[in-house]
Amino acid sequence: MQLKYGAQTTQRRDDPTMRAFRRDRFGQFIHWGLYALPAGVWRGETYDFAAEFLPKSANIPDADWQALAADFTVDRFDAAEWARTAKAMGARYVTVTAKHHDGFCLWPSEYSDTTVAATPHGRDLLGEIVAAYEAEGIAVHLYYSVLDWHHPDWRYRIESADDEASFARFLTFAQNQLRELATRYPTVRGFWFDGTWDESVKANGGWTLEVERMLKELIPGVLVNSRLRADENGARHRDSNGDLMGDFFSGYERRLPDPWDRSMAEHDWEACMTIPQNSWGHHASAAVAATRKQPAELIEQLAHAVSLSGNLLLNFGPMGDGALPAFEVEIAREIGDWMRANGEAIHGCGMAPGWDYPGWGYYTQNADTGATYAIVTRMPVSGVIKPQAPAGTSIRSVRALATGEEVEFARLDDQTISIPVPREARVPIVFALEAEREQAPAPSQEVNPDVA
Ligand code: H79
Repeated sequence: MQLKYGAQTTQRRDDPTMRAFRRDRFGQFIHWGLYALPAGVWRGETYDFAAEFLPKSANIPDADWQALAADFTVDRFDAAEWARTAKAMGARYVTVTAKHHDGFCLWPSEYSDTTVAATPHGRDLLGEIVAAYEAEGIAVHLYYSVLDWHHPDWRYRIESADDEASFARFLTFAQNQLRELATRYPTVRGFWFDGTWDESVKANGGWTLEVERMLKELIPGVLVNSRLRADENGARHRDSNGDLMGDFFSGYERRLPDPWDRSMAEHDWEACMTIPQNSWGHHASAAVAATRKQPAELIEQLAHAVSLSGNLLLNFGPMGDGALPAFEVEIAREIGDWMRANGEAIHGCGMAPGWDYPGWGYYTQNADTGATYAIVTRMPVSGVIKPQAPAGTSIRSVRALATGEEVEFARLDDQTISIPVPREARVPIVFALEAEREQAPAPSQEVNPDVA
């Protein structure tokens, strides 16, 4: 089907910006805005739904919500500290909420009356974040919600000529803001769109394409996620022919594809993940805190994404005063410790062709070096893992990535070996496997019968 607003190409991008994004594999998501101040609590009542949805959960009038800007004094905000934390965690890029659904802008937008300009300090917080992360060598992407609960011209659907006129003004407003962002922050590497699922946006596929084109004209090579895009039939992410719109698929939110779904490697993609079960903004509720994932689980999700040639964008919700919550600092430190020892199995890696999903964890491979990694996230009851190399190849050597030490293994057949895994492994242990395409020696007779 010939489409006007569908995918502009069926080729994957393979330019330096896209290759860098693909190599990075691990990004930090930042949700920071007015919602960080009440943190899910309004007039003494705690609302356990996502903190950034509090205006909806507690039915708060917009004027009361926007008045929070007076309290957004950010006394403990230090963008350099955030950037150092992200860097030490092993994140290679950051995606930061320039504007979330509530309409509040982290930059002094000339098109909006609810921005950092309405705070006591009037600082360009977004500009400080961009500069601080880039100073650490971390690429910056800007999150922008098209859905806007504050703007009077926002419509969920178009039901009248008035709606049509309002929404046309709204789209001009959003496009002006996006031009403003790309002009003020021309060093950013990507735009991450959200809030595009309503009928009103789906009826304006042409606008989504126009915005993508405008941003790429203003910032050559800039990345745009699939969530922005709709075609003329209202198909989102993928057009009516099934072709991916935008540069990478961004539909996996707080979930991951099936680990055996190898079709995922056919396009670029990124999943985004919260630490609690469901809140992107900082949440004060103990019930929300009780759902926090452990570092080992988050590392597992990162390995899972990379094993299918995807990226993981792990969310942080700084507090209203600008400080990172202590639990997030601790999680970042623990992931960072693991990444310093094992990041070689993540950065620059993707799916290991021919290595089938093993159940006890994930394989990743660095296409440049050919090195294959076995990331063990679920210890088998037997205490051993049995990596199986692709047909026609056999594993020659095994090294524990964290220590660099050679690991003894038993050969089960041409393709398959057995490796004992130390019981004390608390976080995912990684083995670097060297496989060669040649005839293996006859199977060893020294196989532990307990292991079959
Ligand atoms: O910014 C974070 C969340 O605040 C935001 N996206 C992440 C990155 C978010 N906004 N809304 N939601 C998440 C959940 C919304 C889900 C729904 Fe729908 C929108 C339910 C109905 C409309 C999308 C479209 C899911 C089902 C249909």
